[in-house]
Amino acid sequence: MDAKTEHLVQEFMHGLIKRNPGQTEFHQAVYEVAGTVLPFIENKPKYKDLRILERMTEPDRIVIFRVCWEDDEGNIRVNRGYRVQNNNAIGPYKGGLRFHPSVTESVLKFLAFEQTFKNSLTGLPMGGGKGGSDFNPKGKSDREVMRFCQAFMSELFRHIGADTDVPAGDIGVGAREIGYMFGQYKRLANEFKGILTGKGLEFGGSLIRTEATGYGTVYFMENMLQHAGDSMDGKVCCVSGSGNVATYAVEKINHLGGKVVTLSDSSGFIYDEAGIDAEKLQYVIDLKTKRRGRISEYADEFGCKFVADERPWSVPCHLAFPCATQNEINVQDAQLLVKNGCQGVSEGANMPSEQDAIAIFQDAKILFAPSKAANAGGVAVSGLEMSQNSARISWNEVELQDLLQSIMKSIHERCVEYGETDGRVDYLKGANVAGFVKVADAMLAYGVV
Ligand code: NDP
Ligand code: 2IT
Repeated sequence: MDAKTEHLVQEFMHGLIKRNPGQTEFHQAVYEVAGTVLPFIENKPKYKDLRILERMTEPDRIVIFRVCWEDDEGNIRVNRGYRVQNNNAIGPYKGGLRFHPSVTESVLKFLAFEQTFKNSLTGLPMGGGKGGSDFNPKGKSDREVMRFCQAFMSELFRHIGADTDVPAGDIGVGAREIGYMFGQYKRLANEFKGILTGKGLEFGGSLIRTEATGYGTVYFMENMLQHAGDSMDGKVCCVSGSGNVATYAVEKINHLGGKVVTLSDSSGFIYDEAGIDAEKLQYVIDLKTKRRGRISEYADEFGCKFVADERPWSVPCHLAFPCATQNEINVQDAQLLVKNGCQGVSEGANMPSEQDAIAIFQDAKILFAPSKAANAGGVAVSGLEMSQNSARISWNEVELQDLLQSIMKSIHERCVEYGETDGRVDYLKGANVAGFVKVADAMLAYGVV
């Protein structure tokens, strides 16, 4: 960042931090955008003077509510539920629900802000939102999860709608939780409408929605490599996480000729030098979605290394796919990755790299795809699920695969259009500016609102 940009960003952040004290994740996400969007709008009065970025960083509204439910022992439990409706300039609010003890207003504001840019990049008509709860599904019985989901939807239902706000899954919210929440919505509203995405195929879900985020993250990497005259073939890859995004990233890397040697969860990581093939991957999917076990069990099953309480970034690799959570790559991790010869990072998780870690990737001139571009495949197929629900039809797998691939390709092209200087692509700048322009132009059309 040059001195002039630094000054612009500091001035902008000063006001934002004052208005949102202590919300460090939200500050971080805005900082990442401000560093590229502020210089872009500096000589464009239509955006600058009309305070478009200031308006985009103030959510349209935030709903916070009590979620009260009963556990299997008859104890009354109280959690907090949220929905952050950030911006609906280009379509209904759209974005996932996260159930994790680390959920706070700050975390959901960062995610809803990011989602606004990401959804814009998909080219589909979706605004940005995010929600969730500090509820921890880990160790809960199916019935407890069901009762929590029903209680959560009993309040959320009055704030969402097929043309208003369409939530989906995220950390801790998968097919099981979406089923319970959709069932409760249907009961309360007496309507069968596409008010959630990621639904089961029997009740309005779309083919390949489950796979879309992981696949899309790998397609984005493939696009970056091709643009640089390279390919996925033979690349050794480190993937973190072992949930929805991570597992389908592994599947696509395998399809494209790469080899994945790590997976992780919040207890540590496994290192399988031989590679995680289709059979081992099926074991992980069953472990995580059916038995809800720990990744260390993989090491026992296949006789490989498990490293407790650490992240996988010390393992030498050509490509890294962080697919667990925010801030899972710090400066030391980034330095290690670069030192060990990593050539590219594609962010499957939302904001997995700390600010200074991104700077290390950029200084080392390795390929770096920010989450709002790299993981947009999930919400893109959610958008396609909404279209199918509105038209009351279902597209087949081939059509949807083609659409996902072409959407990821066009996001890559838009990043190149806005991020390329002197033959080098700054994907962070490209994604931020391209995502900004569409939302900003819609907001300008509405006047001062
Ligand atoms: P899942 O709940 O399916 O899996 C999350 C994985 O990340 C688990 O392996 C989990 O381990 C690990 N994890 C979560 N929190 C932490 C933590 N604090 N420290 C270490 N590991 C952690 O979620 P998803 O795969 O859906 O989401 C992963 C990431 O991808 C998130 O950042 C999400 O926002 C993002 N994303 C998801 C999309 C989707 O369609 N699902 C779309 C776009 C982005 P453990 O089980 O031990 O907690
Ligand atoms: O972060 C994300 O893009 C998601 N969790 C998916 C959102 C969606 O509406 O499918």
